[in-house]
Amino acid sequence: MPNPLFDALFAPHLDRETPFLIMDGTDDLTHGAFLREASRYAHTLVAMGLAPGDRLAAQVDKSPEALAVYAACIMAGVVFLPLNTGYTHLEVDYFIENSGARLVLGRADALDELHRDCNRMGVRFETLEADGSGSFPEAATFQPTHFDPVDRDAEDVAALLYTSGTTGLSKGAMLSHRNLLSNTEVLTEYWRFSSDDVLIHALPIFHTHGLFVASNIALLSGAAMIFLPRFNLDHVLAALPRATTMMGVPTFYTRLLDHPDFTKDLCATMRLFISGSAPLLSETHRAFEERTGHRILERYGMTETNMNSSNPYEGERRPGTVGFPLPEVELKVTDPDTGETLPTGEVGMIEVRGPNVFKGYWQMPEKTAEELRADGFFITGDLGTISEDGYVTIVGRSKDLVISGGFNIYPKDVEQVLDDLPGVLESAVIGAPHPDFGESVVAALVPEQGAVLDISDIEAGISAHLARFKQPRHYEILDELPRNTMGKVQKKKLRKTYKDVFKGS
Ligand code: MCA
Ligand code: AMP
Repeated sequence: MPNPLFDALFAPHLDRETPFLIMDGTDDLTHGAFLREASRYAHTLVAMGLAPGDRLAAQVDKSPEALAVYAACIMAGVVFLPLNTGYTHLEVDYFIENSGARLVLGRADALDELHRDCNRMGVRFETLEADGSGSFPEAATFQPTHFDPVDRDAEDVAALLYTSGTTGLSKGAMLSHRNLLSNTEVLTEYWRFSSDDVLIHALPIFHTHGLFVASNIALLSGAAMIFLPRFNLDHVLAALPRATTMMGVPTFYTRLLDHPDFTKDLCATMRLFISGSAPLLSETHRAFEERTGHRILERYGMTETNMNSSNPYEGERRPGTVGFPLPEVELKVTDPDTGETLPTGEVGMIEVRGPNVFKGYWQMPEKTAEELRADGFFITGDLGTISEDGYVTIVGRSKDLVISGGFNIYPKDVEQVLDDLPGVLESAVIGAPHPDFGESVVAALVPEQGAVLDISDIEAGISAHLARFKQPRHYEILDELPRNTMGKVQKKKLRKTYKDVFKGS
């Protein structure tokens, strides 16, 4: 019985007692041990009444057990819905309700709020802690260590990843077995991953980058991962001499460069550093090469499309570009108004088509139709150009989005919360360059007539509603927002005015 992701990522490793998750301080896990754990979890999902196609939402810390939940979902045909651990319970409520999740896995510290919300919504709640304990793994203790995978078609949805938009409405991107597997196969070959590799995994596993790009490639190739709970500079420096590859967001690389212990010698066993999720500055690329002799390989992706383009493994890794469209991926630059393909070298909307492109937004056919053309091209919202020799460069975004340390923040999400605060007439949220996070959030606030705004009240007012990473790091109080003749807020003007607010921070 076929189950494409199981067959490719798990089946070859079922009895392999080779290192898979290298844990600092706790027990390492072999491929076989990891899959036995995932099998017990898959039985537990069935015992808890989950059927193929049901959704499981997980807001849990990174751990081998959390990754095993993902694997268990693939085995049992349950749709995996990972959630940023920074989200507040009010943010999480939306995802649970919108997805119709049958089971929510959370941390015990969420018991009061998230558990209560789940009770109200009639959704089962179980715990999974950072150390692998909790009511869910406990329920799995005596389950069998072998699970016959549920039959799945390549077009069946394997995961639902929520991504916000300029309208401030989060949409669940439906990713099929085919979407995930085709991209993993292409990348594994493109970046030459094999069972000889040891990947430093310091990314969160609730996003495409850490979950699908990193973990799926490691599973397909049989590589091991040094599985760090988060990006901690000392731990990454300690891991480097035992590793061959690393994947990270640009902040990882600027933080490494800021540390005097980060030297060429430390990278002696490394063959590849990969960057993505946000623009890598050319100066970072050059400084990295100067320090280590390695040219960071930059690639470009999206939640809806997985990876679209990559600099080459062999050949020129060109700073400031995201390389060539991946095999099987078509990428074109179009006129944003007409959709017509533009001549080579002109800047326009990047559109992408291929087996990597998602199936659409969960129960939102109109939103899907706005961004996914009938001919299969997805309108990315990224503005870019393709050079004569085929390199893709992203020059900006038509979507209103801030990317801070690789996390996406949609200004509309933040503005909606700020606008609801007492004394706030209106707000405009923008991104400004930030030396550590690449970009960080700035809010311009206009008070209601006669109101005096106190920033600490504003900060307190938003904290229950917005994950910490979305909260503005700088506020400006203005008499009015700059607008054009059509009455539209001129964010470009605000970005220019406040471009230096984080300089030196
Ligand atoms: C943490 N904080 C942040 C961020 N991360 N604030 C803004 N932006 C962030 N990215 C908050 C913390 O809550 C804390 O708040 C304060 O900032 C300082 O935290 P710090 O210790 O400096 O942060 P950290 O824990 O070291 O995390 C920074 C990080 C992390 C390592 C850059 O954010 C990270 O791992 N980012 C990777 C994101 C990622 O995987 N993106 C891929 C998306 P306070 O001090 O007030 O409590 S997938 C994607 O984009 C596509 C598909 C693609 O192409 O890959
Ligand atoms: P998300 O869909 O939330 O994962 O974010 C995807 C967005 O991240 C893309 O649409 C781009 O705007 C941005 N992105 C990803 N990789 C890169 C990159 N290498 N350079 C510039 N932007 C990137």
